[in-house]
Amino acid sequence: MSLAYIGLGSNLSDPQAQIITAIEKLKQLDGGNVIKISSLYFSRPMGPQDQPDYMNAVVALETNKSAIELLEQLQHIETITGRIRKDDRWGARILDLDIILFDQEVINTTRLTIPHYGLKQREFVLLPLAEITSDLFLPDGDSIDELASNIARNGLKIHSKLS
Ligand code: A4P
Ligand code: MG
Repeated sequence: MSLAYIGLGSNLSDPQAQIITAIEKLKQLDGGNVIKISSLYFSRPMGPQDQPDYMNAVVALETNKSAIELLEQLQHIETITGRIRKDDRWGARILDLDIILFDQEVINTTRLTIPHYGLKQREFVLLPLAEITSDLFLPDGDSIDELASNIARNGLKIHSKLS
């Protein structure tokens, strides 16, 4: 089994309901087992500011799939929740599921970048990730706890506990 951390984000169509539904779908994934769920966080939009605030969370998922198979599973969940892929980078979306980490694997292909390329700059990923882990280190040796405690909060706040 591998241990993956999945980042969830939504800022359209009742974001809280989108995240909760997505977590239910993650629990049903073939070959997977959700082992931890962070709180649900309110965050300010990164990128274009003329879009609603986001809800973000991070889930720890044990899986017997490879990283690319997991990406396909996540993209299937995004598709069935009604996400339409657009060209507006960092624009509003119903549901975004990103693989933040996959064991200590480092992957740089056209379809997959792991660890997630924006991880170290995103308070809405680092804080929920630090909440559900302790003493987690990135493949490059950086400590998640340290990154999380040093990043600007940018208005990030806990909205509710999910577990
Ligand atoms: N891809 C590569 N690496 C990964 C990975 N580790 N996990 C590829 C998931 N996918 C990965 O993704 C585009 C392609 O990235 C996929 O086909 C996959 O092969 P996408 O989901 O279609 O596009 P995207 O997510 O819109 O693109 P992008 O630029 O990755 O968006 P981001 O960086 O995820 O940013 N503000 C707040 N507060 N909270 C947010 O969650 N999210 C975004 C989206 C902007 N602002 C935000 C938030
Ligand atoms: Mg994405």
